[in-house]
Amino acid sequence: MNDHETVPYALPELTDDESIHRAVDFAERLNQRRTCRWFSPQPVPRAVIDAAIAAAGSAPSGANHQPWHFAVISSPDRKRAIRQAAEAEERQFYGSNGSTPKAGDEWLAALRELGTDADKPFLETAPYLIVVFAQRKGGIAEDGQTQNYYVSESVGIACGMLLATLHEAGLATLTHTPSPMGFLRRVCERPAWEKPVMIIVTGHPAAGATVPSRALLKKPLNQISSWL
Ligand code: IYR
Repeated sequence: MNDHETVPYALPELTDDESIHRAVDFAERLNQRRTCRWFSPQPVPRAVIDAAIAAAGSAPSGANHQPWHFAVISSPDRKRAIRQAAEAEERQFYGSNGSTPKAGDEWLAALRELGTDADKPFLETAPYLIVVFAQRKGGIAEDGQTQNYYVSESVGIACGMLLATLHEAGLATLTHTPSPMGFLRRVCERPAWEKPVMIIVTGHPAAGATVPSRALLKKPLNQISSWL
C-alpha cells in the first residue's frame, strides 16, 4: 500500500445468528417492494427524501468520485413539463399517436404483460419525481472536466440504495425511463456533461393501487446464484 491517510474502520460485532436474522429480515422487507404505477397526491416529508438521497450518496463509486446528482421535482409546473415531454416520447415508443412504434414487436409484447402504455399520470400525481443524473465528467469538485470512472455502475448502485431507503420509509417508487430523455436536463437545469438516467417517482400508493401479478414472479435463488 502507498502512504495514503487512513482512519479506523469497524462494524458492530454480531453473532452469526444475529447476522442471519438481520439479513433475512431485511431481505424479506426488500422483497415487498413493487414498482407502483398508481400514486396518491398525499404529501411526503422532505426529510424522508433527504435521508434517502444521503443513503444513495453514500454508495461506492469509481475512485469515490460520486458521479451522481439527484434533482427533486415537486413544482406542479415542472412535473407537468416532464409529463408532457415524457408522454410525447412514449407515444412514439408505443406508436399510440398512429405512427409506427419505435419499440419492436417483441418489446411491446413483453410490456403488455405489465400493462404499461404512453399515459403517465403519475408524473403529475406523485409528490416527488427524483431525477437521477450521471456525471460523465467532473470528479469530486464537479468541475465538468475531471474524468469519472465506472459511472453507470456507480449510479446504478446509488439508485438501488435510494430505492431501498424509500421502501424502508414506507413509500412507493417507480423507476421511469422515458426514451430519449435529454429533455430532463433542461427541465432540471443540469449541465451538458450530465446524462439523465431515470426518474424515480416517489410517494404513497393510491388507495386501491394494484401491481401486475407478473411482477410477483421472481426467479428462485437456485436460478440466480451458483456456488463454486
Ligand atoms: N419507457 C416505457 C417503456 C417501458 C420499458 C420497460 I423495459 C419497462 O420495464 C417498462 C416500461 C414506459 O415507461 O412505458
